Order: sequence, then structure tokens, then C-alpha cells
Amino acid sequence: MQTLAIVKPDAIGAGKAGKILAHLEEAGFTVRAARLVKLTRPEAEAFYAVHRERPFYGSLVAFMTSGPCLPMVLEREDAVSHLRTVIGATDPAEAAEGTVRRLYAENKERNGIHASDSAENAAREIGFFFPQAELEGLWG
Ligand code: 3AN
Repeated sequence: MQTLAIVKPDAIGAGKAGKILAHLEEAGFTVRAARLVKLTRPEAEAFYAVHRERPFYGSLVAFMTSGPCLPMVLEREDAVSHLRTVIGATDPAEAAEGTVRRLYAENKERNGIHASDSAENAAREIGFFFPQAELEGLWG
């Protein structure tokens, strides 16, 4: 099973991408695809459209377009729920000891990493960043 993670601009800017990737690999995930991208405003707005009525939406879009981020397709058994456990709660101050956000994130908005929250959203979010042809080309 596959899911989508995004190492966010705060973690890339702080030079933590490598540590986060190592953490995910040690948690049993295989990286199936990855790409360093700087989201445009329309792209970030579309990706987070589900949050457009929330008070933090404008700020979230500004943050996610502030620098490069690293979307990646991760694979392992029970990938969606397992990755949510490994990254921890949205607010790093509330995230469990040893989770990615507890270790590497700054605050509730600049929280280091995104992970899809359902199998349905994982499929949509993987398709947002990685065309099927690109995924097939990587692994034959
Ligand atoms: P998660 O990333 O844990 O699924 P969501 O889906 O509720 O959390 O929120 C999406 C993103 O919006 C978060 N990763 C975070 O960057 C930002 N966010 C969520 N809640 C807040 C908040 N109260 N204040 C600022 N940013 C927030």
C-alpha cells in the first residue's frame, strides 16, 4: 500500500530532510518516488482546498509556497495509518515522543511533514504530484 508524504519548507530549510527520510526508512517505508518542488500559489491552494474555509488557510498556503518541499510516495503495509502514527499529532508540542513532528517540527503550522489521512486522499495526493507514467517509469 502507498501513501503520500511531503517534507515541508520549514524542514527542508532547516536541513532536516535527510534525517526525516532516514526516520521513515527505518520505520519500514520504501521511497517509491520523490521530487523537490516549489509549489505555486494555485497549486498550494488546490492541494489544501479542503481547508479553504479554515482561519489558517491563507497562512498555510503562504508557508507551503515559501520554499521548496519534498513530496514523496512511500510504501509499506498499512502505509496510511502507519505514517500518521510515525509523524505524530499536528502540533509538535502534542506529538508523542520519538515522532517526526516531535523531533523535527517547529509549531502547528510549520510542522515539518504532511501525510495523507485516508487511502482515498492518498490516491488523490499521489496523483497530484506524480503522474502514473512517471511512477511506472521509475520501477519498470
Ligand atoms: P495534519 O497535517 O496533521 O493532517 P490538518 O490536515 O488538520 O493536519 O492540517 C493541515 C495543515 O494545516 C497542517 N499540517 C498544518 O501545517 C496546518 N494547520 C493545521 N491546523 C493549524 C492551526 N490551528 N494553525 C496553523 N496551521 C494549522
